[in-house]
Amino acid sequence: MCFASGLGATTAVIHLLNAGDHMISVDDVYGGTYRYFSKVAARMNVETTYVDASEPSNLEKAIRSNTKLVWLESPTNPLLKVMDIKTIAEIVHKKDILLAVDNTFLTSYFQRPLSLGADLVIYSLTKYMNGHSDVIMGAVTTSNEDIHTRLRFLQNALGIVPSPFDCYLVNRSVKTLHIRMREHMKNGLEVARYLEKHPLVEKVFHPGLPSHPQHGLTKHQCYGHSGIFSFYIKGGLRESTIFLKALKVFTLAESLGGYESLAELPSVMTHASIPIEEREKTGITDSLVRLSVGLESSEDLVEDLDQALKAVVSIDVGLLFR
Ligand code: P1T
Repeated sequence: MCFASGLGATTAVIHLLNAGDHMISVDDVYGGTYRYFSKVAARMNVETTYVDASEPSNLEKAIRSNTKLVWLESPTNPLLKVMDIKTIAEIVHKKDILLAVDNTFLTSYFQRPLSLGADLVIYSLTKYMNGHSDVIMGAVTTSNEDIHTRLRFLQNALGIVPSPFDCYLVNRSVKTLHIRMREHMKNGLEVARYLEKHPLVEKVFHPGLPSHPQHGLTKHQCYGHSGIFSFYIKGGLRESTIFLKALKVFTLAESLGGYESLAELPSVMTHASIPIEEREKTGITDSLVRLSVGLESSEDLVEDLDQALKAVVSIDVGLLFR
């Protein structure tokens, strides 16, 4: 079922719940999803507990008698934590709890949460599925007839439907999804490998790199990775700002998954609606830069990052030795 936006799809799923129900969400989610859970669903008396579900026992401990939904992103936005979807599905299905997985980062080309036991899969089609940065749209897939009927009702009753023209554009785009995703993966990995070796880069979060804590799980659970990942630049807001301003091929912007490369600072952009105490707990600091690697030549992209990192060094040479 398609919706007016990714957040529209999220809205419909949360409307499956009743006032007084409890849900558990992974602690690292898109800022707009967090805002919806904490500022809208909470007012409707649907309480959310946030846990680091990359360790499934954390999630199991948070289950209450009124828990009705578990919400995962895998990999998460923006820290790319990977969840063991199959193990979590087994845990929640021992109780009467639904498992929803936001699969925006990988798309159905690289990950199939329904086959791993999820009840609902959420997409911001705005991102890779459409891939041309000219549509805002969302989708929910399910293999459960009862959920399907209830969501169809909500889609109509809430009025969060997409426009026919946007549906036309997404239908056009999915025809090239497999080619785009393979290219995003190739470019993303090349850029990530370059950054991992750079002395001004503290740490790279990319599930396709052996340095990622859930690299093994990723290889087992997914068929590949897209062009989205993040990294810590050495220094703080000053250094990340100089870096982002110096970029020429990457555009400084929110969103992701389009043909063009984007860079952003989650702490002041996509995840600014998360309170600073929560962001500090998960690691969304002012040094965390998120990249959406597009379909340009990877040499141009690496060259661009290289010159932007040089701009940071030319201002603070001492950073290289920290
Ligand atoms: O933008 P919209 O179509 O409403 O989708 C919301 C959404 C849902 N799920 C995930 C994982 C997302 O990343 C998003 C939107 N994210 C951005 C705009 C962003 O820059 O992270």
